[in-house]
Amino acid sequence: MSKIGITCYPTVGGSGVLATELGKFLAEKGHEVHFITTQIPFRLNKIYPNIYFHEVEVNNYPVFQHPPYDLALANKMAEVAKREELDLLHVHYAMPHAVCAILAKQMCSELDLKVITTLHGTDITVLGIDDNLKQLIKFGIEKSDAVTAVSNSLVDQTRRMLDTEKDMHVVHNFVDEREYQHVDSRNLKQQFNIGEDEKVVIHVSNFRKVKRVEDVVRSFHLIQQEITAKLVLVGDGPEFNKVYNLVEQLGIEEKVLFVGKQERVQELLSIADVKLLLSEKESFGLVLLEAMACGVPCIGTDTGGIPEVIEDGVDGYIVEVQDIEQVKEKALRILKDAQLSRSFSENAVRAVSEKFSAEKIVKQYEKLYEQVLHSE
Ligand code: GMT
Repeated sequence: MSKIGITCYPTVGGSGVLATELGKFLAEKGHEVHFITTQIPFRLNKIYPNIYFHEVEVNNYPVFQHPPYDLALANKMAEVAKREELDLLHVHYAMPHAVCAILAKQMCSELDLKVITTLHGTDITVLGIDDNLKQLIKFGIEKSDAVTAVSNSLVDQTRRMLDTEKDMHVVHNFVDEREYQHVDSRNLKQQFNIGEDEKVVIHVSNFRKVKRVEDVVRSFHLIQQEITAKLVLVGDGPEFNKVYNLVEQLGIEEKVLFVGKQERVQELLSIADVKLLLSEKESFGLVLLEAMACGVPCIGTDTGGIPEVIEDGVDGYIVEVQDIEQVKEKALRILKDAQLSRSFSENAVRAVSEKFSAEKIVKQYEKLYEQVLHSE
């Protein structure tokens, strides 16, 4: 059993969710897990034996123009690694976590501390094109003892954007099927004033520009002209007001429910008939897995890792980015054909358990840890 330090962004976001769930599963399997983060990760919502939390405190002294998060993190990583005799640091998100981990490793040269970096997407697709950060991200990746990425697409993109030959392992994201499964939440339909036979289209995101939530609304506008339906929008973020205004402009306020950030998304997913993720960039789309585990057929765009998650025509559909006519057409196929919908739903649940189960994916990480720990 290993002693593992995990660093991630602990607030809401796919990378933080994945890192926390991984830590929980590793602890269940007997590893000792030390979260080294600025806050208790939000999914770490109860006491788990062999999970420890070490808070990174970032003090803002008047001499600093910017609080030095990265240096405080590196210092905390080194301090925890030495005291707890960690075997490895597994950092999620290259920037700045990989670089901090390399610095921490150098600070505790008496240990044979290994560094594993998992790339999640925006660390490469957004920050990787920033010339102020590019060389540092490349350094963090190349100096890591092992690098994983959440999709094949992200590996290709990283190679291209950073011009690196570094070996990168694809370890897809996973979902905890004990948490994400269909639950009987029909009462929610009543509470939200959704008719029993009314169809439910759902979208879950952080409302960032890349998610193209306006396309979701425009597609729904077309869908509801042909079928009685409601759109449930889960989440909040920078594009919220624009999306809200568009809903008003299209005159569909009565049919769109903005439910904000939610903890028990599986209850909302369980009343949904189709899920839309129409992003222009998406290295994986963890929210798709969560929906699929609850038996919801998904429609996603042909971008990044989405086609590695949705099998087109088997458990959902893949459409071109921006093509709202295609979204309408594919969504109506699912919404109007009960047999097709049932078969997509069953295939989605099966795909999750065959390809993206926690059991399967956590083993891949453990295998990688073993390889790294036994390498020179
Ligand atoms: O999608 C976001 O805005 C959040 C971001 C993150 O860093 O948490 O998500 C990224 O990592 C997730 C977990 O691996 C992936 O499922 C998301 O696809 C990825 N987001 C993007 O690539 C835009």
